[in-house]
Amino acid sequence: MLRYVTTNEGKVREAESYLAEGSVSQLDFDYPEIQADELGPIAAQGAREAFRYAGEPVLVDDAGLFIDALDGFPGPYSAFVEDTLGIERVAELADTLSDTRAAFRCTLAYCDGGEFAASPDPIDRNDRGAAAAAGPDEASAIEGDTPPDAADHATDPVPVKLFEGYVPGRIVEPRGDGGFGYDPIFEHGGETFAEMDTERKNAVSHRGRALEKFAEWYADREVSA
Ligand code: ITT
Repeated sequence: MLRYVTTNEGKVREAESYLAEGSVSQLDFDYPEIQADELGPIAAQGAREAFRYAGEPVLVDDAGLFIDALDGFPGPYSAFVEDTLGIERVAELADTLSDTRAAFRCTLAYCDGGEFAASPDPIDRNDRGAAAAAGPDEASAIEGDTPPDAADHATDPVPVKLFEGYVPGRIVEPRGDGGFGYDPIFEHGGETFAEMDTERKNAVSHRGRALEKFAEWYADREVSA
């Protein structure tokens, strides 16, 4: 059974349409989030922690809102900003900017304790370092693309595979009562995500795009497992 690791039921609702009924269940596990500028390393480390905790295949979902004119803020700090400032204040702040463009990003990190063929995309950049540490076959697939922080992860070779999704939009005054989190202030194609039902949000959203990639890859992994 695949465990979808999140404390957020809104995410689980969205994920359910991509994964066969009965094949996934929520793991309400609040993994310790490392400090990082990008979602990938946070999700990857979370997946390793969650796998150690659950001992079953896990999928961690880390997402955030990136406002262009604020150099991507709040990005990886989106949960903290939602809890402290609140989404209305974020909308007010964006209203003072001449450019209100923003994007949602979602990174899914999968770990089942097994190996994956290293591939340039999607794979956790940190895992390229781990793959290099694991042996020459894996290392050959990474062709010197080892990140500066690879050494930190070389002792932690549990492979993690990443799947990323992105959706552009802009920040507006809150509208709509569906969805969760920043959905009421994120407009895409003339509607906020909170004005869309789950199916319509999934069709365009960061999470929908990442889940689509994951589901396709996972179907093959399940078959070959
Ligand atoms: P978990 O870490 O337990 O999964 P979380 O809600 O804290 O739950 P994230 O750290 O990924 O999840 O989310 C960062 C913030 O972005 C948080 O405030 C979410 O409410 C918000 N968020 C994530 N996905 C979103 C989406 O699809 N629509 C609106 N807001 C979203």
